[in-house]
Amino acid sequence: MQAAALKQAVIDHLHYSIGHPPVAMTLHDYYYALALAVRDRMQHRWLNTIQTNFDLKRKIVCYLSAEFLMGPHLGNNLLNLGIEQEARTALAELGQDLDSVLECEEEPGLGNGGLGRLAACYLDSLATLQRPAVGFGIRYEFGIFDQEIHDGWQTEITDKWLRYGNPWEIAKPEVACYVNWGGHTEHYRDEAGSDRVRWVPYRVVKGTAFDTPIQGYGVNNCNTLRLWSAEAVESFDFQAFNTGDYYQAVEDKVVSETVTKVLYPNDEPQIGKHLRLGQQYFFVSCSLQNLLHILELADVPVENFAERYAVQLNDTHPSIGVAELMRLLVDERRLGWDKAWAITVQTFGYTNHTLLPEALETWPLPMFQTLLPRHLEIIYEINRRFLDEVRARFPRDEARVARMSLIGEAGEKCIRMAHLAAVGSHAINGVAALHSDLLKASVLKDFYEMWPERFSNKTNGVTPRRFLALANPGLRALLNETLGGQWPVEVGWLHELEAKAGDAAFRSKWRAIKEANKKRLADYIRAHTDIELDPTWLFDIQVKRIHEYKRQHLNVLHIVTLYRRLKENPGLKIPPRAFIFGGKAAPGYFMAKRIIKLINAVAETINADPDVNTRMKVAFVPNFNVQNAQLIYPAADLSEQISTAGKEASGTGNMKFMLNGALTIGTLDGANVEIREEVGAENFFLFGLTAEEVERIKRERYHPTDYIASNPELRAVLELINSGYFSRGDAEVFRSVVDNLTFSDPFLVLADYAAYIACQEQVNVAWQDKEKWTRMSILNTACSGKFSSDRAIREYCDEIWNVQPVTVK
Ligand code: GL7
Repeated sequence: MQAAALKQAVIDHLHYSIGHPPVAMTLHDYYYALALAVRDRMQHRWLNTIQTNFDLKRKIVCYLSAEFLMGPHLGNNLLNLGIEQEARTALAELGQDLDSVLECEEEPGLGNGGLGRLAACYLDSLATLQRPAVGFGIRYEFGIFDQEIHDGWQTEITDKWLRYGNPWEIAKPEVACYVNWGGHTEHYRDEAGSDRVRWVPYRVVKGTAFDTPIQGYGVNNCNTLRLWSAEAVESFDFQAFNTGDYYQAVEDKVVSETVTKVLYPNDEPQIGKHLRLGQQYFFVSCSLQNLLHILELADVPVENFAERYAVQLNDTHPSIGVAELMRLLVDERRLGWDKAWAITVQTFGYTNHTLLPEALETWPLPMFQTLLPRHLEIIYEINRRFLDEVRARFPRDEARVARMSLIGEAGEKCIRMAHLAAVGSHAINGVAALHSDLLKASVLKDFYEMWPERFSNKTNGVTPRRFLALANPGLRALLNETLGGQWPVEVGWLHELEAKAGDAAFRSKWRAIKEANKKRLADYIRAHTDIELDPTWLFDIQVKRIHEYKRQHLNVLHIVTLYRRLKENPGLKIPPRAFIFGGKAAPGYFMAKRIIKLINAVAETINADPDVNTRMKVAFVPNFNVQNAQLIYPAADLSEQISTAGKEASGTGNMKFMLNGALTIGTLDGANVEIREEVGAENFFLFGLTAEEVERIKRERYHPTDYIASNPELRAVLELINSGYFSRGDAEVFRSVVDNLTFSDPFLVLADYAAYIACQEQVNVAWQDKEKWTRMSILNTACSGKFSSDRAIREYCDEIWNVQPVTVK
């Protein structure tokens, strides 16, 4: 019945919405028609959800994030609606294959990596757990670039994801906000004799909303992702037009639209660009204005703002919201400062996602003042009152006052956005236990001493719907058969697999699924790189953004070590391995781009060398994104989580691998610590320095050359890379990488090298016992329940947001 109706809906959309005659019909048309038909099936729930939330006047989560890395929608929506089979049948009757149609979707890559994908997982869990929620962000016209590899180097291609339209969004041109830029402020006295401020902007940009439905799994709740797009208030400056300056007339339109043109492709380090601050302010102002407007519609007094909205700051990117809400309440709604401040602090929560000093956002004061003159005044006033409080609590401690100030005065004056977020939020959290502890001991130490009750940990999580049920249909079927169909929302049930780990027949089914997934990935890799991988080999995978702290080069040092050993000792008994990499480098990150080149150069040499290529191969999967991630995680035997301890705040890829039964080789960093706790030390390959040891070594001055001098194998590996052996005799290409490791090595690659190599030998031993390995693999999935984003979202709802479930009819 459903299938027949769906088929008819697809036919109708092909005819009425797409309008190609049969002769011109493409596979993409079928994708688009099915997407529209599926969206129609969510429409009723979507409107019911909004109406119910409005009628019941319940508190709503507002998740403010500059990034939402949603990934393809179609497969996920079919899964969450429970109509995948029906869609398959409907398409088959139209002579089409669902899997080929799914591949047509251009994924919305509106994020860089973990932080943006976390926001997407949280939206899935919020809807599934029936919590009223809206994700607010930016509708970038160009998302994260597409990566191509040419001669081993990364090249960046503009991501024109909207090229063929976007069937998931509904434009809401009537939901419009006006956002001021630049200009100056005027202080005056109003009719009642109160001091007021008027902001006279230089430019006004208009933001309009584009809404995408976020369907919960197995429930009627369908939440909203609201992305703002910028446009000019007037398409033409008529005055300029009348004087004949056509170019001047169009300029304002171009400048305004630039605001939401492109996502900044930088992962951790901040880019102190005017336009980036503009993007942040733009989407935050639109979102907060929108919340105030809805409150008005509902006839709720503005004083109740914090009872109706819990606004979460996903890192400091939206933290200008603290000053903007104050401006809206004090300047525009004429609330007194104290009242407005109480509302603001009650409203906001702040999640910190990194301790890397180069990633902590600050804005040069002159730039800030040019763009946001009124906000600078507000920040000064917040700071004045805040520092009085600090002085009262810690008398005669001016060093502390300087450290905590919202204004950095060392060197060029700047606004410290993490401080603004911390002062303006009633709750502050890190994203893994270790990270939250380090946060309290380092970057926010003073704030912790001031307000210990504001701090907590919320370990990240990932959605088991997309990253297990959707990505791994083979395992989904086995879990359904073994545990019943509730496991995607009751992940605690996965623990029942522990008993199954002892069952040989079950283990053999488990292995067959893994091998089929590896074959599926090998097919994909062959199609995209011409590299042929054997699915019976150990698949050792590291996929994530390329960054020195994530240490892809440590992985390469292991590969070259093995290569040398095999060349010197052809009879060496080691189990064959496929080393698989994927990830994008920020376009301006010199070292990360060299590391990609190094991986590809080593791959080219090894894959072509008949002395070794029956026992090891290396592949770099181009353009790592959510879509191919869904093929990659289920195919892994070994998950590489080898960051320098203390540097990876949490990691979420580590969780996606674990969920799919990969074993982890990793350091005691981020959520690895908790993964190891859950699965047990005997089922985790641990190596390397602890965060504390890393700090101590750095304090006592680190000499990478000591490690080279005392380890001839390490020296030989570095020399081989430096000699041009992997780069057709060119001894220049990798000099910078080798020199950096030799003379500086900021992430202690060489200090962890020997331990890593030894640990990889343990992996080889374990892999050779197939039954034991399978048992460990099953236990990883069995113990992964903690890392469901449902657990994380329940904690946020209960402990920070105070938001209850709402049943939607
Ligand atoms: C990150 C962290 O680096 C990563 O460890 C974490 O899992 C993620 C989500 O909390 O946030 N912080 C950050 O700035 N980016 C991340 O991925 C880009």
